Amino acid sequence: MDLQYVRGHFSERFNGEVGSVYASPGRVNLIGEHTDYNGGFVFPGAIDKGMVAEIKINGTDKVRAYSIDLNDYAEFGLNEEDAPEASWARYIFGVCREIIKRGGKIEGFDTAFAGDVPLGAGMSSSAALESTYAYALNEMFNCGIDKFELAKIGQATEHNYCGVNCGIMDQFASVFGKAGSLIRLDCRSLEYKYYPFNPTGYKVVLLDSVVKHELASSAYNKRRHSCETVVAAIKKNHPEVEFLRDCTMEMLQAVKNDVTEEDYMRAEYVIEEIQRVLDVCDALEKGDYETVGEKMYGTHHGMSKLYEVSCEELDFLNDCAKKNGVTGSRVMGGGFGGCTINLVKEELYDSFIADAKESFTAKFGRAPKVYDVVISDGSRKLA
Ligand code: GAF
Repeated sequence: MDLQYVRGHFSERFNGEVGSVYASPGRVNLIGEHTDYNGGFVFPGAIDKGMVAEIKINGTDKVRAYSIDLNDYAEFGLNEEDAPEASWARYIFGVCREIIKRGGKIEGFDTAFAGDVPLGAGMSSSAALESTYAYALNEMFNCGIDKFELAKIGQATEHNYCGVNCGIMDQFASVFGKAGSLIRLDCRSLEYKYYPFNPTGYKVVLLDSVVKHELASSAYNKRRHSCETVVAAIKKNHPEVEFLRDCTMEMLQAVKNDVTEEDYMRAEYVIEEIQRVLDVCDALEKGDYETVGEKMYGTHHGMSKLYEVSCEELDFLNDCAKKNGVTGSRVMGGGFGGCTINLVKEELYDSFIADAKESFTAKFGRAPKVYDVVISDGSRKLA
């Protein structure tokens, strides 16, 4: 994302003013999907695509915000309780409100922002936006909020102003990202460890089905609700249990007749998926990419058949990967559309991409988009 591009638009919109510029990335996730809100593990990394915002204090108690990409403008008062109508502006509003709730003293500002995270592709454009403003406002107004809390501010924005009961993965990856490393995050304790990720001889590539991933749709919240229902049932026998993370397959089997078949399948997927993250971390430490890939296919199967968050296009891309001898492939992010993430041997890359484009186009009448993954740094000040 070009700094000068944002500077140019900011200056044009706000009478030649110059502000500070901050950026935060989107993310990929190697494995560990729908495990974050279950207190489990995830394994994301920040990417080289994100949001860039220029911000200047304006001496009022109003925020004047301009979305360059949408050519849309919004204004709101910092003491207003009602969120603005435009969904993009709610993210900025939510971040401001959450900072104020935590005692941060912020003032009005002018801002313009733009991004290059493909929208609706499951790469967390919304977390990138939240993290950009949380990080920037904290620094500009000396709020003294630590990075963990900045990630939680983004998450709370989703919960309280955007209607998505998401976990912490996306905001954490955006704030804590480190070039060349994935982050193994324990979403219960927020303990994390960087894993240098440079799979020699392999490439990581995203294939975007361009099916719109409706994260805000009730389907995501419904999955979370299923998990909580199962935890409540298990809790009757095991009061110590707080999340599915704390549950074994035996505990789940013991409540089979007390929960719906659907909720049972959801929980089964999550318990297996949490274990897969740990298995992949072990395999990576040994350079065993075959196991990494096998687990990725396991995740796809679970997300498709048990958690039911895949779709025809993503299943097709997954089958296409298998057919082309790709080491690992799976739907990435919340699901309901978006991308597959693929771990592919360098010598198979060209033929895989060519076949995916050709066969997908033959079936769905349009080509998938292709993004090579570059693992990059998290939130930062650019200028
Ligand atoms: C979305 C959510 F925002 C994350 O918190 C996570 O649950 C993910 O879906 C699925 O792993 O990106």
